[in-house]
Amino acid sequence: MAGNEGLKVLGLQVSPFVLRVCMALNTKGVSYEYVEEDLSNKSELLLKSNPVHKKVPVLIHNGKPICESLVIMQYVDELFAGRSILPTDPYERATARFWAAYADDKLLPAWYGMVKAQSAEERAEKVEETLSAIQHMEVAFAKCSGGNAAFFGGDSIGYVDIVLGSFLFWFEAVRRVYDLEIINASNTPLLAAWAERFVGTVEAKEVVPVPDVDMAVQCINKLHAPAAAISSQ
Ligand SMILES: N[C@@H](CCC(=O)N[C@@H](CS)C(=O)NCC(=O)O)C(=O)O
Ligand SMILES: *[C@@H]1O[C@H](CO)[C@@H](O)[C@H](O)[C@H]1NC(C)=O
Ligand SMILES: *[C@@H]1O[C@H](CO)[C@@H](O)[C@H](O)[C@H]1NC(C)=O
Repeated sequence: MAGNEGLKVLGLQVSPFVLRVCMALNTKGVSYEYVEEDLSNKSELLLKSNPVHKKVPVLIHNGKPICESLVIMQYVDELFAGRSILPTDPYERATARFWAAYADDKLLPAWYGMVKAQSAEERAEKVEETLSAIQHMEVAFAKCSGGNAAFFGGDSIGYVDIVLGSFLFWFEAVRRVYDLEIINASNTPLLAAWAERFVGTVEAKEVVPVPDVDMAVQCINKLHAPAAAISSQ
């Protein structure tokens, strides 16, 4: 495909934000060079490409950097022909952007807050916030998909699918560490079935870097307050 010369992703294997950029590129069927960053020793290229946040992901297209995963996904969608990532209908586009922002602004801080909680009370509060946010997304899925589509995006994965789908390997890590299911068949039956379909898609399955649950578990164990100290309270 024309125009994809010099597509480079600066990333981190364990980052859901990086994963979504790579899955968006997969959706368009374009190939890219993936470069793993060491966040304790950021490369000159990363610092130069994202001087404001100094974070991954960065997409470098023909030498020009684009930052912030949601912005990059929209850039990729506009740049490449092929299946749309965002819906084409303006109202549906707005709705998809709303739910992507909700996932990042509410759902993510809730489960991340749970991981970083310093007391049992704080952890319980964040668990409740997480489960309440995922319920909203369950209802959103029912509405978005008209009750019978396979994905938020319809017959194939789109913007909200990729944004929420990028969290799934972290949800699995949360399940292993805390024995807490953020998505399951009894609490969120639609999302539980959706998640199974999502991880089975080529876009999600054949992605570089490969989402690594063990690595996410290690991250949680590094981040969280000693589990024993909290669970014994
Ligand atoms: N809102 C950003 C979040 C990106 C982000 O938090 N990246 C983390 C890795 S998961 C990072 O690069 N952190 C490096 C740092 O904070 O120094 C996006 O959507 O791209
Ligand atoms: C930091 O990264 C540079 C290359 O970008 C490398 O040469 C150097 O050895 C690294 N330093 C450490 C402490 O890992
Ligand atoms: C499903 O998840 C909810 C919330 O985490 C939990 O209360 C419930 O026990 C889980 N159900 C099953 C069958 O595991």
